[in-house]
Parts: sequence; C-alpha cells; structure tokens
Amino acid sequence: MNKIFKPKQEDWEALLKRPTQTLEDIELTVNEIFSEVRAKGDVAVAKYTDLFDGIKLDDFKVSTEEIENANNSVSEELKNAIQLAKSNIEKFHEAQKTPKVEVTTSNGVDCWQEKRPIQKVGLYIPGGSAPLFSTILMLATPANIAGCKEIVLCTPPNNNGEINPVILYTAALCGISKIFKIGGIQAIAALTFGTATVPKVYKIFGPGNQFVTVAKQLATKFHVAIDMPAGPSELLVVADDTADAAFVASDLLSQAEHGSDSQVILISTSEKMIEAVEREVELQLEELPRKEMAQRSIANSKLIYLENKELAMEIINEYGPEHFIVCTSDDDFYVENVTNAGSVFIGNYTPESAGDYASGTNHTLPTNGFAKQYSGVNLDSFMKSMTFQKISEEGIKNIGPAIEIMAEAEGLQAHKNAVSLRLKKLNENKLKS
Ligand code: HSO
Ligand code: ZN
Repeated sequence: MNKIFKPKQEDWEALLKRPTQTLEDIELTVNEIFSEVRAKGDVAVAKYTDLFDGIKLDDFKVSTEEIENANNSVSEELKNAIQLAKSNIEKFHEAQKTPKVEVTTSNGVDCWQEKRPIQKVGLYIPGGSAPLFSTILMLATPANIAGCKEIVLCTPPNNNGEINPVILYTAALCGISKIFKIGGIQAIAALTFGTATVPKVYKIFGPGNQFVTVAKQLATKFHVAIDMPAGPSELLVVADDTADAAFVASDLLSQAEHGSDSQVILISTSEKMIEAVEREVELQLEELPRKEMAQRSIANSKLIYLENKELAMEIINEYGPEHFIVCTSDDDFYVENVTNAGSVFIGNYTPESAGDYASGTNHTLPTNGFAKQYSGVNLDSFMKSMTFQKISEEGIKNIGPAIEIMAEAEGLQAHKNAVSLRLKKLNENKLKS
C-alpha cells in the first residue's frame, strides 16, 4: 500500500520531483557513434546494427515485398481500427490549418505570414517490448497534411532483420515509402548526417529510450531540429467522490504499464476515493500481462490528498503533467484553470487510452514538466511560419524616414542608405514629372 501524502505547500516541490536520469555515460557512446556514422555512413550503421540489434544487414531499406507480406499478415479487424484512428487524427489535424495572416501596417506597406512545410522530416519509431505503431499515425498524419516532401522512417529490426508487420502496414498506409531497419543512436545519426541510403532530414520526431533521447539532443548541435525533449510517460488524475474508482485505477495502470519509470499521480479532495482507487489498482494489477513493469511504476506513484480544488489546481499546474485526467463534480473549474498540461481528458468516459490511439488528438506530448513551455506535436510542428512584405513607392515614403532615423541611431549607415537611395530616386522622379 502506498502512503497517502497530505503535503504542506512548502513540500510540494520535493514531492513532485521527477527522478533524475544520469546521462553522462550515454553521452560518450552517442558522441562516438555520431562521429563514426558521419565519417563512414552505412558501414558504421551496419556495424552498430550488428552490435546492438544482433543482425548483419547489407540493405537497410524495407522492400516492397516486405510491405506486401506485412499487409497480408495484419488482421482486417486491426486494419479497420487503425483506419478509424487515422481518420480521426486526420480530421483533428486538418482542422489545425490556419489562414494566411495579411495586414497593411501603413499605407503601401503590405505584410503577411504564411506557413510552409518542413521539407524533410525523420520519424523514429522504437521497437522493443511494445511496438508503438500508433505513433506512426500521430507523426505521419500531420506531416502529410503539412505537405512535408520527404518523410523518412527509421525503426530497429529484430535479430532476424525483420520489422513488426503492423509497423510496416501503418507506415505504408500513411504513404511512407522510405522505411529503414535502423534503430537507436545509429538511426538518429543517419538521419542527422545522411548516408548513401538514408536521406538527411531537417527535423527528427518520435519517442525512444535514453540513448535515442541523448542522440536527438546531439542532433540539434548539427542544425537538425527535434520535436521535444522526451522523458518517461506521465499521468496525473484529479478525482473526487463523483469519479469511478475502477476507471481511475485503470487509467493509472494504463500509463504505468509503459515502463517502470512511468510516473502516475492521483490527486483528490476525498480520502475515501484515494483508498478506493488503491484497492482497485491492486485488483486490476494482478490481471495485467505487463504486471511487473506496472507494479514498479505504481510503487513510485504518489497519492496526494488536498483540502480543496484551488489547492489541487495549484499543485497540478506546478507539476505540469504530460496527461491530465479530470473526473470531478466541477470539471469546468479544472479545465478553465489548467495552465500546464500536455493533453487534458475530461469526465468519466474519457480514458487516456483514447488520446493514445483514436480520439484524434496527438499522443506525442511534453513530459518532465516541459508542458510549462512546450506544446505537444501538432500540425505546426511540421511547418514553419514565414513572413512576406511588399512595399510600394507610397509605402517607402511613409515608413522610410522612420527607418533612416532608427538606422542612424544604431550607427548603421548602410541600412540608412538602403532607404535614402530609394527616397532620393522617388524625389528626383517627382521633380522630373
Ligand atoms: N501514452 C503514450 C503513447 C502510447 N500509448 C502509444 C500507447 N501507445 C505517450 O505518452
Ligand atoms: Zn500510452
């Protein structure tokens, strides 16, 4: 049984502290592999694929034959489910398109802002104990809607050199043709530098273990952008007596089963509810295939009692959870006042799993408190905002003098000249006519 915390405000910070990871040893390895992939390309990728994935590959690219086989081996039922999810994700991300912003700031000065897709993006999909094919939908769908020209996917092979068929089916469904059997640090390095077979990309997306996380951070030193700093998954539920304890327990466990380092927190203004949820967690845990992993995560979970909803809201915003479930008699209060959370799930019938798979929202979200300053992946993650301006003769006459005076004050004569020459010409033309 976990202890129920009734913390004083000065103890919140310590109570909510996420476990810190030591990444220094990893950094050395990541640096080494990056240098080698940069220098030797595919040869280095093959070497590390042999070393880490236990398979010697001459060709990393997934063939059309492999995709066909995968297509035949996925059940119709699963295909239909994936298609339903894809359709909802498409609807939600399509609606995120924004109109061009156009303004005449001064007479003759037209400014506008438009979004353009990032031309080349890399998607990393981890293998391991749970092949997260749903993440392909979450990344490839907005990339397609944004209009990214080249979408490259890397995912580790098993020691027979194969990729999970559902991963291949989903990637092909999303129209991705460049799928490479490369995992871990070597995948991120290949996407960063490019090799003879793997195209270099401008931005890398997707979750991964600590090695992948550190590798993505190193990629940014080589002018490659990344979606966000990733960390272990998190869920915070706020529940009062109106919640269903079994539902709440199932949600906590759904996140706990991701890994032993997942963070789950229950906050409640009712001690009775906390106790009921605890009992339910024990019961449901017994039945889970990934019991051991979930159990270790649950052992580090926090059950927190707070006297009122105002205090509850404050501690939630202080923590900034990746996922935030609200099951209370006053959900609106939490919805209106939440400032820091990756994605919010409201009411007894909105499990977090819905957002993980099929409601349409994105499941690539900020963890580790980054919900305070980062958004989850969305359509804009695959685009850049560009600004445009067109100034007429009248326009430069209107704003030119202000530019001249400001440039002069900054001591930048050439800047001033760029305006003065034009104004002079307009003046001469005027005199001639
Ligand atoms: N909850 C994970 C995403 C996921 N869950 C994929 C199941 N499949 C993101 O935090
Ligand atoms: Zn999940």
